[in-house]
Amino acid sequence: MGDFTLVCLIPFLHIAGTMPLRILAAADLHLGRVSSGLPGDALTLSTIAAWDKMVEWAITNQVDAISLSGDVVDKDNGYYESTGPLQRGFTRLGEADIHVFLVAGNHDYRVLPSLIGSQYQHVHLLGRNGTWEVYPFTRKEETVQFLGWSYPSQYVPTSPLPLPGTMALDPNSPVVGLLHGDLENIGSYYCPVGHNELVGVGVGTWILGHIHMPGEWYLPGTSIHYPGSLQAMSAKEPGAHGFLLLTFDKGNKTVQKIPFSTVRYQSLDVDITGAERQENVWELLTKTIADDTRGWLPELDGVTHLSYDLRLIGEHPQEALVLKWAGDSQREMFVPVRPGTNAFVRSVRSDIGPVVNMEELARDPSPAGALASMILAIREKRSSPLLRQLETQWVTQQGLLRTSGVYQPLLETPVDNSPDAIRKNLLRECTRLLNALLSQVEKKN
Ligand SMILES: [Mn+2]
Repeated sequence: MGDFTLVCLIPFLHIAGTMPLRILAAADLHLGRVSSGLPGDALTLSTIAAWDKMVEWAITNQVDAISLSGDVVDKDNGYYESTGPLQRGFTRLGEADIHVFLVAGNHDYRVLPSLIGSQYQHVHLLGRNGTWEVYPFTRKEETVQFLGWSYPSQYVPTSPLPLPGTMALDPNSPVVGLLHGDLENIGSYYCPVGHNELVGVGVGTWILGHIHMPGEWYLPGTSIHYPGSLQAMSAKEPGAHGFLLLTFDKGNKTVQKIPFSTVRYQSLDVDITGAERQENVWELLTKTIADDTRGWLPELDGVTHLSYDLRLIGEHPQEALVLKWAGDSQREMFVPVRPGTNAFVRSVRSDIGPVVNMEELARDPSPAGALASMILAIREKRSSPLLRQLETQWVTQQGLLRTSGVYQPLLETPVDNSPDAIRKNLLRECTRLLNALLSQVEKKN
């Protein structure tokens, strides 16, 4: 009889032993904010609605824990309206036996400790007062050690690493490090840390907050992740937004991205060359948007609002008129992308060039000729001595702006200094200058 019981138990033990431990990892909820620049029902586009929906997802999908890497509550909008929803969510998660591990960031360093206090057994605010804290969490025969550090004040100009020598991490079970920090941004007031500081300290997985764009780095023995803001909140946060699902299963770790935001911001170039009437321009806008979305339709699950910032390019003799025609789409155009998802135009700007023979103009030894040859070089992805000089100056000037102490507290989002972004900016400035020059010449004539 004893043997029989044992035999019956073996399959269950086996199942229990292979059940992975699953963690929903999110950051930068900024409860209290609403995705900006969008038409329609603001309530479905709020970060509080995203939090409610995420709690629901965690319960339905039976995760074991949720981690939040700071800026859960928004400093400017969140204190009053988010207290209720946050506590309601914590209570529901507690009833489902889901634990919450979180650290405070620059927005909620003050409000989180008082909001959480000690009333919840299952909610763990780690690293109060700027000290490192570890919490071993065991489920389904798996143990994960949550490590965290919380902002003690609004500005943190120095790195909180290395970990203190007294920090006792068990090398036999994985460590998930939670930190609200500014990766590779020396001089930042928001907890600057380097990749090298996060490697080789016994933490296999870092889940960072603060940067709203998702990002990940796989380094020897360590992976570093920014889940990014749960809900895309402005056009400065383009692309898919959501959370990560971490799975720990007998020494194996997987990290999966789950798109979750109801809003997605995109930017797009539309070539209007040859468009003669408003209908032509609108047809081009609709078609370019539809073509653009085709590549990532599967990522649009749950996205209700697809917001586009359009840049008109190409050549046209009547730039102002075309810009006005396209601009009308901001209020009136909705492009149905798939059931439940509509695209619309949030903004339109113009880099339309004049109708000139660029090749011919580029040979002209005048300022207009120099601009034309630069525009050609950028369009054809070539380089030139003048272009290289301007690219270097662009980076230097941006750097001066960023390191100037006066601007520091304002610069929370990093400037895009990729070669592509620099060239886009230079193309815009060159085209604008050339347009101005050529219109002066026309007036003189
Ligand atoms: Mn932050």
